[in-house]
Amino acid sequence: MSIRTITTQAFPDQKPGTSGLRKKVTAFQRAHYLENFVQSIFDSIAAPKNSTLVLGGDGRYYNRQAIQTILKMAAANGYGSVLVGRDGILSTPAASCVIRKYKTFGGIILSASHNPGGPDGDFGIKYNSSNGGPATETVSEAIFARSKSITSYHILDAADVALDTPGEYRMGGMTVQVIDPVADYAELMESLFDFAAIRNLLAGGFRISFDAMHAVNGPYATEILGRRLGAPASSMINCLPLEDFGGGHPDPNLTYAHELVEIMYGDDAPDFGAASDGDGDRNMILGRKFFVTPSDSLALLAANATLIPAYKKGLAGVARSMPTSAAVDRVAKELNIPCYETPTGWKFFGNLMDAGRVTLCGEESFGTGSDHVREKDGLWAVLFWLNILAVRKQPVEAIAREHWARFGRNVYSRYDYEGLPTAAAQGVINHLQQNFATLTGSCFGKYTVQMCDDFSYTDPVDGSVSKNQGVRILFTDGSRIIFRLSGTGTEGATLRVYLEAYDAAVSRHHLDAQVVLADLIQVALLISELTGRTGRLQPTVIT
Ligand code: VG1
Ligand code: CO
Repeated sequence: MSIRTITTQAFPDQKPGTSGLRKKVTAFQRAHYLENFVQSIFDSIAAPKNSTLVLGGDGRYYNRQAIQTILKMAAANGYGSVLVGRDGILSTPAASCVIRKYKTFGGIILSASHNPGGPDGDFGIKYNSSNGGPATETVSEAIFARSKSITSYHILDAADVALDTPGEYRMGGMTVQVIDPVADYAELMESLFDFAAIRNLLAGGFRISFDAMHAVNGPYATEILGRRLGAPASSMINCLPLEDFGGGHPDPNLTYAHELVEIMYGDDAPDFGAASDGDGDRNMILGRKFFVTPSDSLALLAANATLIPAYKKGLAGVARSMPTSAAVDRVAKELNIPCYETPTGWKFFGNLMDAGRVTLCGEESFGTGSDHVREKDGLWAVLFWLNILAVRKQPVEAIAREHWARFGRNVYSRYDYEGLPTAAAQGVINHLQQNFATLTGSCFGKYTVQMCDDFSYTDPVDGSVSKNQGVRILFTDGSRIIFRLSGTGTEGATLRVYLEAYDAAVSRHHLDAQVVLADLIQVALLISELTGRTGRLQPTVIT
């Protein structure tokens, strides 16, 4: 077996986005494309010889081929061993768990998360550091810089390793340890939550429905919800992972998780419904005929955290991404703990958690997590909810309404305009930026603009600055409109418009968010000139 050094040419477009490098499968299938990026990771992180790496992915199309290539490259680059999930599978939170548990140098996760899969779908790759979290902006920039100047990569001439049976295998001088992808993660979950209480809840007639969306969490849910907690098989749908997610969009929201939504809004609906995404890090929570917004879910978890064994001593602090509603801020204020506002993307939470400043974090985009790993964690959020429900013995809707009565309601919605021409989408952002001065102080019906800016974040731990993280239009009554371009899409541009209004009055808490936000939406369209500039009359997805 010999190490080959292959001459290559740099690709100009390997800049990691919000969560790693995401492209069409066909882009990754081009000669040297994957290899260039992997070598750029290895060159940038400069791991000491014989380091250990974790490797796994969400099982989407091209996962298997990519895993074999990366193993051979790791062997050629002097790694001592690679821990790889059986069949190349690891959910994103499980990969984070394994990196931390075995104290490895880092890990490579293959996923395009909620993006569709299959030969015509998307593929993705990202690097996580030794804390188990996504590479920081600084590391991501170093990888991108390297990818622009790379001229060769190293790969071992070796046969593929069979990944279907756990055990130790040799590849040149490197050990490939094929591990059960679920075991370590399941053990961690069992250490955080009161499994006995959840088991009792499920045995007592409380009915759930969990939708794995034909994605990576299927086996995790089968083991944890099914085998360890006793949920009947009929309560788990789409738990067989498929390379193309059954042709669906593995994004747990009211549009794409329609099968679950129909169950939860149908006759004789179960008490609790949940779904997770392609790589298992997102979650959607539903009660019977009731949707919990991700921003509210984060606030509710924070407010009820002391009911959970792992958090019974309280939270060090909380953090949310800037577009996420301020519902959790209100809880933090009452708990008298710090609340941090970070740019979009989980990579910004890592430093805060490592420094012990925050325990819970969340994003409006169906992501919630804690310092048990350094990724958002879909099943963890489901278990957190089930544990709360086991203790409080109230319906999901009642718990949410009680929360609103106590803290007020941050009414929230996000409008996504997908697949726009990049210039038109950027034009909307530029137009808003040019109008900050005129907008400030302007009145639109009952809304008066207090200030506008382009969100900038200074990491309180390492002092790094991240600019241009989204246009904020803040109103005097606490309402907000945020405009941001997505950093995870692979086709054209996706413009996200985030809308938030605060309402303390219980008498209005029954109103539909779209009704409450109707005026604010009109303001957003007016000031952004979105319709004229993009030609879109309606958003692609409303969450
Ligand atoms: C989206 C979400 C963001 C999330 C990111 C990765 O990014 O808005 O909150 O962290 O996806 O989630 P963007 O740039 O498209 O808005 V996942 O589940 O793809 O790892
Ligand atoms: Co995801």
